[in-house]
Amino acid sequence: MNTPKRYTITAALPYTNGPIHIGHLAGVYVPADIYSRYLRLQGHDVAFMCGSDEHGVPITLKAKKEGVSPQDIVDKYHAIIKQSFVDFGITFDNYSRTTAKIHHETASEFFKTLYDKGEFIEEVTEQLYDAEANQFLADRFIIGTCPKCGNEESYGDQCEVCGTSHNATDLINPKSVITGATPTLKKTKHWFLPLDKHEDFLKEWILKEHKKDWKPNVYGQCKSWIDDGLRPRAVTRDLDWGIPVPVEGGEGKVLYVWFDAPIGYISATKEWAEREGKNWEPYWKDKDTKLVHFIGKDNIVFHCIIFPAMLKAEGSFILPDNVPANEFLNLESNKLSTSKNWAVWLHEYLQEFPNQQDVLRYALTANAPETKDNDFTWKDFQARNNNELVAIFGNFINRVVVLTNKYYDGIVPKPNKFTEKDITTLSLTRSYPKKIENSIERYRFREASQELMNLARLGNKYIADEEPWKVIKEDECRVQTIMYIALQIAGCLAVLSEPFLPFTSDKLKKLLNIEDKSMEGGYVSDRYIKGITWENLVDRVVLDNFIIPNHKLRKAELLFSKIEDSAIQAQLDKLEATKKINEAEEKIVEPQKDTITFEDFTKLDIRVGTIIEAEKMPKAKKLLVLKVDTGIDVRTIVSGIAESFTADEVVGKKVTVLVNLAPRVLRGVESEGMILMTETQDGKLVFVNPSDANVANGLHIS
Ligand code: B3M
Ligand code: ZN
Repeated sequence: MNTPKRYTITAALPYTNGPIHIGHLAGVYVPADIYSRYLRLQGHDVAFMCGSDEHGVPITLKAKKEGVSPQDIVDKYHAIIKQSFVDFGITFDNYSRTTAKIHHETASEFFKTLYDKGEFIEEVTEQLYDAEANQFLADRFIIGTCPKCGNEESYGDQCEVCGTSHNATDLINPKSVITGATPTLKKTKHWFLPLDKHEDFLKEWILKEHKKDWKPNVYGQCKSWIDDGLRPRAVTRDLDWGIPVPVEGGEGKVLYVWFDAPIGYISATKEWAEREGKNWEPYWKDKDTKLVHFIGKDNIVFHCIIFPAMLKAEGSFILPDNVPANEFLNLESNKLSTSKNWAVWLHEYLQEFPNQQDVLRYALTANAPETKDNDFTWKDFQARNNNELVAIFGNFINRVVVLTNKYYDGIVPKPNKFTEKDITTLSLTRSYPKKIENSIERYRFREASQELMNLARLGNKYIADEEPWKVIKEDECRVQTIMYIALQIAGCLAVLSEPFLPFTSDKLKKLLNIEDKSMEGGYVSDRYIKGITWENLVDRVVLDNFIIPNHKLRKAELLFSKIEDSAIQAQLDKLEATKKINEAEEKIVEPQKDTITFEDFTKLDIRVGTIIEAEKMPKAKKLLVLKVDTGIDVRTIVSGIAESFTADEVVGKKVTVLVNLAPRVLRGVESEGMILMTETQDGKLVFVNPSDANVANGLHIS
């Protein structure tokens, strides 16, 4: 028997600036829910916590855009998001919100504790300021080029391309999101968390202790962050939406959203404990509690470096045991995007596929972006449903229930002599709880979902091979045994599918008449489903004590139904229409710039050149380092074309080069000139080039 343990499971708090889509579900909430449901079935004490992240610039921006107050925005989306979680069977023990009083109190208190302990540095520094809008530009109020990877649309606090978290003043070419203006610098006082002070502890704790058990993508990001050297990070902001800085000199300032948001996990636990008459503290302070954060990869540094440093500085909290972050999910080969409406919104999905939550849960789990970014396609979704859920799982259950009703009026038959195949099938069946458990314990939910399907496959094949519908004509005794064995598999599927397919599991338990509720009366004996856990399930199957003879099933009902091509086509058409709208918006041609004189033009020295060598700039997504024969010399040019071309592709290409551009150092390499490019509608770069290979290098373009 497993010793019951205490678990605190958290799922990233979604920003309440829009509804949630399949990317959120696949990356965070479905895996977190599978894990929590599984732990509960194992008999553990689980606190599964989440809530709405209602502070921060994304909310303020959305409010500005819609001409309403931030509170209006968070109220609206908190309700929509919360409902989506209920609809998809995400079993949070509490879904709170960071505008709740208890959260404001908890976060303020946390800040004050660190302040009193002298854990902050208080400093007046120059921060980016938009003089036109008359406000400081923090976080998402600012975009610019990421100093690490060259992404030109990095936010002030974080680059979504490379995942780096930085200070707004680190951005190259910063621009105000509010007015488009280039910001100026203005002095202001803030409190900084000196991450450098925690470097030794973080090195020891992550790089040594968790080298083996954290996912490579998570460990890798942490290592690169630590290797780059940790610096103090401002944890306050000059904004008016957020939790007021609760110390002297903090007037008009609020806590940085990433300071308060993770504390939201703690406040959610407190709120829940209060409601349930429990003590919240062991869930956060008892060293035997296992704390696990489910997040997407863009949240890694906050959960693995900054929040642990905060918890450590506070002193009385436990640290996460694991942070199984997922990579990103794309949709039909393109990045999911709220602003471009490139998404499958959960509330819309349910209108179009009513009661088919499990199909989406399954498709997203079977194709989860666990180790790399993955693509959601409607074709795959249809195939997962039609070829797996319908053809294997559903078909097997339907045969079992229909035939038991047909042959035995729904009463489980008594088995006769087992054949060798029966014994093997039963023993294989018994191996599944452990198999699925092994995958889940290692956070491999994809693999776990496939093991579940393999169990259904085993049942489906068993019944197809044994052909009870034929055997019934000559050997009724044999059919009793076949049906009995098939029913044991069906029973196991009912229990083991619960974390993955909770709605189906409920339906199936109902069909098999083993749901908890039926305990209250009727034919189900006390020994039945009551108290069934993951572990004793095996014991019961071993002891032939699960779906026992004489137990009566209910009438058959289909668990899944086929999804037709037309339904899939409708979804693809919808995306195609979105694409057209986006393209039309992008086609707005930039206005002509101010006229220049001929003299201005002649200042540009543009030549024909040939790329003779090319290599990728390490750790930079966009950059290639080129050697270009300009006819004058062979020189190095760093070009941001790596997302459109591989190094091999460009070697030998004739190109047009602006040769007298002042040299510039990019990631430590001096670039002497610029290759002229243009960008197509779909964002691909193409060379502005003299295509004739005979054109000599060094010729003027005029
Ligand atoms: N709201 C970021 C996001 O939604 C942020 C997560 C907070 S978790 C403490 O991607
Ligand atoms: Zn970056």
